[in-house]
Amino acid sequence: MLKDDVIAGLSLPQKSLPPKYFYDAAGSRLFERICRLPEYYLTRAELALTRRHLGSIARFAGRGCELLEYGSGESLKTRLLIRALRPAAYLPVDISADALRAATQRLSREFPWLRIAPVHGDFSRPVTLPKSRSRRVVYFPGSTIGNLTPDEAHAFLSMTRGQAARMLVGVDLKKDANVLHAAYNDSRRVTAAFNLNLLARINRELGADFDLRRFAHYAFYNAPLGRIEMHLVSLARQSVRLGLHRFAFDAGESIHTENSYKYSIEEFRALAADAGFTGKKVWLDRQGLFALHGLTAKT
Ligand code: AVJ
Repeated sequence: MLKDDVIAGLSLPQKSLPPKYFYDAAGSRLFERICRLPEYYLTRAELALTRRHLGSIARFAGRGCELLEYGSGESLKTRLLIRALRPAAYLPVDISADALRAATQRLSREFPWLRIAPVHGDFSRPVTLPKSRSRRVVYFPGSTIGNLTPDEAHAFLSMTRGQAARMLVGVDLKKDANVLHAAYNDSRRVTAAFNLNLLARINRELGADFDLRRFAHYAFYNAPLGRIEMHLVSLARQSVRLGLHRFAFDAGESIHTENSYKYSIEEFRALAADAGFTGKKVWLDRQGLFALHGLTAKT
């Protein structure tokens, strides 16, 4: 599927690659470093708001529920939530089998009383879930929803509406474009390495011959569309081989690798309402950088 998606993406007029492929072992490590960067406020802000409002968040979810988490990853916030919430079961869904295994191991050691049912899957498609024994709550933190276009986010929310009557969604807020810019153009160039690792991965796994010195990380805030865009810009006219395929690049031509949408509270509530949810609660960090939305399915 990596191969098909790469060939399809590089054949488009605006070349593009799906951001889910950032997260191989090297990419996941780079992402964990991003989360600790001084400029990357998202992780810290969401962790702070989770600590600050933990009681109220846990009450909203309700004790004894089944917690279904999409894109679980490192799951620091999740551990706070599990401790406060004492769910009947925890169902992490992730595309990385390694990340899923590691998280399951760590959590079962930390919470021996917890039933954990890992689900290997990709949230851009409906996944098959084990039968529920009690009320399910979907947890989708980290502003991962920002990787989806508003149409895709609408489709995702409509899909989860059939899985749970309540949702907790972490969403990065719109803010000063300079703050956004810095978060995706860090001075240590970890984000650049994270972006370029996508090409390194394609070389490693598919035997392509991307010359990483001839591509540059480029990220900017597209204000009219309310999103950060990440690209890899070709620094020269060149062509890249992948098996029997050749892809030609003009100097300055880019591969679009990620969108990261930012929503005001009202914008996200309107999107959720279109997908059949009512925005019941919203929790913020002290600085108002990041929002956690508590949604309930409209009846
Ligand atoms: C994991 C999708 C929320 O969009 O901020 C971080 C990924 N990309 N730096 C984000 C990312 C560049 C991140 N998400």
